[in-house]
Amino acid sequence: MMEALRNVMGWDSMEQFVRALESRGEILRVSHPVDLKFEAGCIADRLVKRGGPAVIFDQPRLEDGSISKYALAMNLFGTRERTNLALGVDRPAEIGEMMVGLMKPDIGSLLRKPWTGLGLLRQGISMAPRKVSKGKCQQVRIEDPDVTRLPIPTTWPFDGGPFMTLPLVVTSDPDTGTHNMGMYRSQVFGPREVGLHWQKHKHGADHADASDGRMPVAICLGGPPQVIFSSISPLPDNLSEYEFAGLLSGRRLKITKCLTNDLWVPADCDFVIEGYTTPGESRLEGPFGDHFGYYSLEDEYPVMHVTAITHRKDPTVPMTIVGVPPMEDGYLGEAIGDALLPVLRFQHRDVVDTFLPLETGFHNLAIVSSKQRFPRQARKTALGLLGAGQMMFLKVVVVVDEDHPVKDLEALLDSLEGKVNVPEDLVELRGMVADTLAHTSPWENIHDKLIIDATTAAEGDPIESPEEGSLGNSLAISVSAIDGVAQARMLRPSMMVVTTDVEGGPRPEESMEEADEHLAGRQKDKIASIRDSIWKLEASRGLRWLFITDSDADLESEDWKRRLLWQLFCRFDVGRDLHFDDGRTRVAWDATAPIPSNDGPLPVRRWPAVTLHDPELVRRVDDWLSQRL
Ligand SMILES: Cc1cc2nc3c(=O)[nH]c(=O)nc-3n(C[C@H](O)[C@H](O)[C@H](O)COP(=O)(O)O)c2cc1C
Ligand SMILES: [Mn+2]
Repeated sequence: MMEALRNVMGWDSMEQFVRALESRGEILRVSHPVDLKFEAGCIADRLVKRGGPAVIFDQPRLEDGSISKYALAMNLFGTRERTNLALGVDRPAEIGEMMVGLMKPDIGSLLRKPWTGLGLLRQGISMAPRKVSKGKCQQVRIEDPDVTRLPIPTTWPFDGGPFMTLPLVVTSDPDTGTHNMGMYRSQVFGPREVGLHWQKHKHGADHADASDGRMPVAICLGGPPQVIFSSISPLPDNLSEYEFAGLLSGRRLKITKCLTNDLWVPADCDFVIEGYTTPGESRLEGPFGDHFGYYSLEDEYPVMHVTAITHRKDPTVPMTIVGVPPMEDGYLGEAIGDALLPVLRFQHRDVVDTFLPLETGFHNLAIVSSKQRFPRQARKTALGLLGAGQMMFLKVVVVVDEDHPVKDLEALLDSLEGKVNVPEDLVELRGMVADTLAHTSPWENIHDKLIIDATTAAEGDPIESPEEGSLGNSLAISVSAIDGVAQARMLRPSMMVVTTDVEGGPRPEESMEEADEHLAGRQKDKIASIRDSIWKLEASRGLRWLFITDSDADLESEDWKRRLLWQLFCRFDVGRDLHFDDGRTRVAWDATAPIPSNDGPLPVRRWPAVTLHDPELVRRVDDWLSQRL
């Protein structure tokens, strides 16, 4: 345990982290004016897609054409190396190992060698935040607070306006005073009005539900990177974000009291926007191009009224862009998943490893390796995880053997091919909790889940391994000739993917708002006809897996597997889109974007557009970047 304790020293400020990046050549500084509307976000997106540096816009241009007084930083955490640097680790798992060390003090060795407990003690103390009377975040108080003067980008064409995309939203429990700091995107409605997108399941929403009067809120921007990580992390229940930030820093987090309400906020943040919400007041929030590569649907969310804005002397405002992966939040999420894995393993003893691929927006797929000492243990592992904190949002969980490399997507296909019996190893769970962002789910916050058992059966389990597949490319060639099939490709000897064009179906660049039963019926017929034509082929007897998706995935393109992974999980609903053949030995997975419809037990709600930049802007940004980098 003692070895697990690290001598960490977190960053003092965002500025210090930025200087470190700059000295490593990891900052692109842009000193000419850049539009906050679309341009800044597009540059950040193109940078993250090419594994490029972070960017600082010294002259962010507001919508009225004037230049914001404050610099904007984007893509700060856009590679694995930068997230590790921000966390001060070589491997994020070091963090969780340290936490587990704190969770199980080794009393025996403490008694024998008391001095070895010093490190542990120091880390334990470092968890409680420390109140200070003067915070750097309050060096300057803006006379006439106006959030529209801050460098807040609008990232996508259909976004409802500018959004703060890395906000640290502080609230406190009205009964206990316990503080929470969660990252909930915040929409700029006006100079002193901000929309707060805390989803139902989150702590901010919990505080709002419990409060029956004005509720104080503070939105902090910037600050030491460990504070940002802390606000995103799905922490064990008894650990607060302030304590976790202290743990990440190796010293107590300094907090200071707001000027116009009683909240305490991290003292070293770059900006603090203070205000309150009133019970019952809400406003339509969104649309917003979101993590899953789709716009999240508009809905009513609380409005924060701004009472003060303070900032550091030379503040940097960090923001991000989310959209079709890979994006910066993917690297943040991966690091957090790795960091908290040891804690998860400590609490769920049969979990060996987990991986939530960023290509699927995290909540749509988890690959979990599990112990399997007794029959069906891996399924029990999956059920346990689905009840653990934010894992409740997962749509598909694939459980694999203990020695399976969870991050290797080829290995995933191998296990689906070699270890999954249809239908026995597909376990569907009806009517479970869904992420609010899950646009595929038939109802807001509710969907079916799928556990795929891709493990080797334990001794004593009567299930037999599936027959070895033997289908070759000739099947793909005959399938390509089927009416309606655009492309067909074998993924494994029993696994094929085909693409198709759905007539009148949602096009990536626009949303489909209204149900159209006629077109939806035609889509169902078309998919069924493709599926059945394939299943009718004599040669397809052993085709256990058939994936069908739209032809905007080009199966001949260089990056087709990553693209496919995104489409297969972000256009698919378990309850609606899994179909078995009559003998129930083959399954078809329909991941074509569905046409809205209320026909049938599982409706398709409005279908959002994919996050896409104006192609002309992308061209301009790419040209410019290739000259600058
Ligand atoms: C860039 C980014 C934006 C996010 N936006 C939201 C959001 O708008 N609403 C939300 O509920 N969660 C959002 N999240 C996820 C939460 O920050 C995360 O679930 C966090 O653990 C919530 O904290 P809590 O458990 O204290 O509520 C976002 C995460 C990231 C990385
Ligand atoms: Mn919390």
